[in-house]
Amino acid sequence: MMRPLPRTLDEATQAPTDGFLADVLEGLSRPAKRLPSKYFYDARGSRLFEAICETPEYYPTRAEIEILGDHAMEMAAAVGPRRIIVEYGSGESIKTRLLLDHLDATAYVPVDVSREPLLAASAAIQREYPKLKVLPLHADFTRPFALPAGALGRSLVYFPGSTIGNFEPAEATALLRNIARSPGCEGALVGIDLVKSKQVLEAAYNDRDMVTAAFNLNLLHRINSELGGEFQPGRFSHRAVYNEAAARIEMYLVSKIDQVVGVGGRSFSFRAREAILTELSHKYTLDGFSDMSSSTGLTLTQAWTDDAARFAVVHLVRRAA
Ligand code: AVJ
Repeated sequence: MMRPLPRTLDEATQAPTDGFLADVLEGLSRPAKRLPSKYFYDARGSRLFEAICETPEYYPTRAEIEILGDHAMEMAAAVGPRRIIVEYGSGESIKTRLLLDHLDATAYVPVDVSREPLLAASAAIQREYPKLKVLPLHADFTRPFALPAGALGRSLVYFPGSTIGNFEPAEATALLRNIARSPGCEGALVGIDLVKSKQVLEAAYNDRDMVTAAFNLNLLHRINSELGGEFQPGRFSHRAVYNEAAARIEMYLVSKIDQVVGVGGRSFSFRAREAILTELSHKYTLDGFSDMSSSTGLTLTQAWTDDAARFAVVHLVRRAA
């Protein structure tokens, strides 16, 4: 049975967290335990992510802002006029404003799984851009969704922050294919983090103030408060390592001791040093990302990088099928 497509904010309201318990139970039942990264972003998790972006080690946000500051005009020219901007995983970003200041947008549709931050960010954007039609959509962009009724016309997907890096190559490909096939969509601007030294990458995910550790551990707090989990977060530690062969950061919560934890009426045992995979963050080369996009019906036509070439914003254009 297919789940009905969310059409409006209200219909979409229940969709994103429906699967939280099921996903947690499933992920903790695997021989190699894992938890999906999309659940990081409750209100506290979203705040912690904003704090990560302020740490000296976490360069991607600053690099992407530099790119938009320097090239938003060229991006607007490449994208074309009168576009509905559909932003995936909106957060509360300054990047959106840099883009909206230059693009000729008829409507702005931020799509996010985290309801409160989505509504707060949308209200702020609406205040700052009173003439823009702001239509927040509380939905999970990894599943097919319909645009709100007020958003008819040619659209551009804006997918910043290298969030696409959180998906395994097969999932990222499927996501790009959904973008290529969605009605009215002419293309996308996607932020991607680029391959670089292990030292710089690992520092970015192991900041000195341990904000990233708090962000990672917040997942356990969230399982406790929303699903009645019985985790003692102090019994887990944060680990982030760069896997060079797979070109990705892997983030884990590592059990400090042998322990058994109850969640949703079930119990899960953890051995000392056993790790739960909580996030993958893929790093790309422009050629690699171009090849992946190409297989989905999108052509990479332009790429902008920061001066240090740490990060890129790429323009993907839908090919005639
Ligand atoms: C928001 C998904 C891009 O993968 O770098 C930051 C999330 N995790 N520090 C990333 C994150 C740990 C971030 N993205």
